[in-house]
Amino acid sequence: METLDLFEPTEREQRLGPGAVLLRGFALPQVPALVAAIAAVASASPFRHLVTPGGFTMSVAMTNCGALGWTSDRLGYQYTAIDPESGAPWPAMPAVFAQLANEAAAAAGFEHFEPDACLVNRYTPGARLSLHQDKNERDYTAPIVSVSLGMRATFLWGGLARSGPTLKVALRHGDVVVWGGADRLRYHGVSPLKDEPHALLGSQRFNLTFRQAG
Ligand code: MD3
Ligand code: FE
Repeated sequence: METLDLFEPTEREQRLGPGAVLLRGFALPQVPALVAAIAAVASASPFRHLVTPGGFTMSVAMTNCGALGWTSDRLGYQYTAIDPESGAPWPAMPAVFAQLANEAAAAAGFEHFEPDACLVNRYTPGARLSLHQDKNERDYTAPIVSVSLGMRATFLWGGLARSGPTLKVALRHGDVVVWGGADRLRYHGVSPLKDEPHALLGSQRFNLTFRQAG
């Protein structure tokens, strides 16, 4: 396809599919501000281990910021305006988050990305995310932007069915991935994290996923 020529891969920019681009180190200049903003979000809406509808407690701890936040309980998954733990609205989206997400989306060819939800995942050694699709958002035309901080993770990237082969992609501190178009509904997950402490963040990994959910 001709348009792909506009996005010829470089060391910093790797195309993973027709709608998915890995921007290596794209978030590095913002790391101090991002880490401070995560701490501020977590002080208002602490990380918690959600329970799935099937009754499993997730090994990844989660919180949110923005107008909407993703939650799970025995009844199902949903986006809510209120943090069910605090009873208050989710913390506002920090400006450094919104700007980074918008710039990363634009760098991948998605203009005007204005996320209303940011799910913040916190991994410690052994934490994992089993293969799933992100399909609780209202429409799938907007991309999802993901920012990785701290320990390295092996990201698993599948197809449009749960079965079938998965590609393994290493995601490192500062990497940003933009997933949209034909790749928006791919199954994906994260392998159990190895304990390889990170110089700044120690034995943890944060992943921010920015979504237009509502
Ligand atoms: C591919 N988070 O929170 S981000 C999630 O590293 C989630 O914590 C992972 O999957 C993490 O839902 C991976 C990468 C990602 C996010 C959304 C996608 C990959 C995607 C949507 C479609 C295809
Ligand atoms: Fe996901």
